[in-house]
Amino acid sequence: MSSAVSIGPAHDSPIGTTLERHLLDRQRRMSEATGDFTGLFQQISLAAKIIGSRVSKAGLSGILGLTGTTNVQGEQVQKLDDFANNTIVSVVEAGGHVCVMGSEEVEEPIQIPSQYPQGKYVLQFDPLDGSGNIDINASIGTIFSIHRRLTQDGTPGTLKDLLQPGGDIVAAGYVIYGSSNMLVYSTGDQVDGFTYDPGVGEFFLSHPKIRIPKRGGIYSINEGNYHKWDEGVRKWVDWIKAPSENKKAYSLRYIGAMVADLHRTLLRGGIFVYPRDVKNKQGKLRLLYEACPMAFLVEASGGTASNGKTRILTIEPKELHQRTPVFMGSPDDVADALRFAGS
Ligand code: FDP
Repeated sequence: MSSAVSIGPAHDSPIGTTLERHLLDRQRRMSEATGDFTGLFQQISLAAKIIGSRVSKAGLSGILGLTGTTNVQGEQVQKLDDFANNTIVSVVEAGGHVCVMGSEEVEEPIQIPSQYPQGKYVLQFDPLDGSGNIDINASIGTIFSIHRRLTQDGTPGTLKDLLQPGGDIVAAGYVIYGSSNMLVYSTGDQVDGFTYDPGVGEFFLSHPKIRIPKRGGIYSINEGNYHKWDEGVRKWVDWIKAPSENKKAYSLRYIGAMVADLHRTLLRGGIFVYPRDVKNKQGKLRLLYEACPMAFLVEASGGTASNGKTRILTIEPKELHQRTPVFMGSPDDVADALRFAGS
């Protein structure tokens, strides 16, 4: 899906560039494009609008709070997580563009019901990332990635289609539900951000060709876990917050929703880290639908994404809900962190 040609309108449009127009421009520049990818993306954008609308009314419509059930990660599922998951599945399954889906909220691969066509793409998503923020009106988000299927066309997709490395992602993105809602996506060549205009009901291009600064001034990590980290991570945090002759002390910002912390990191630079610790020996964040899509975006914007040892995008997944440590952000900041904490 990636192309050397930069995507965008040929000339300024008086109404701005909608996400739909951006996608259609891309499709027209690719001779082999069938419209499948554009169709799938339009469904994701529809799901994002529905989820965003419900998120903004969450307090009013009585869907805040816990459902009382637990998800496959052993966390309590909140009603909005269920809503977001069900919305994506029901919008996408009938569209004929995907053959299987993987979701943080569902233990097994999500099959496409037999009455619908089995498409050529594979969708993985975290329907509502940062769910700890739901009840306090802080930013949350949806993360997604798209791969081409590996199994035979026309047949139901399988786990094999889902267990693909991030390096084979065709497109990835996130939606942040914050002071405004934004959809940020990449097909590998550039990263573009679209802000939702609720009056019009459309996402408009607001942040074209996002480039992460080479170095930032912010580190983002749950420092309450300090005593649980490996020594290298502790030494790096001691170093980064201490002023020295060569550098100022970095500021700490941690919202506790990966989408929100990485959105800031993409725009402002700096580093976001969730390392392994004594409780989360493989890290906490999920490889396939959190770390890989975000690593794809960070790299496409000029940044670095590592698990401490290797590029996240080169990890061969073994399980659908696999976890990984993450060190992501401005290339110089990640290089510094890996000097201390890389293993
Ligand atoms: P949450 O559990 O609230 O859904 O996906 C996991 C995640 O949020 C990330 O979005 C976030 O960066 C991280 O966990 C926060 O974890 P801690 O509370 O352990 O810092």
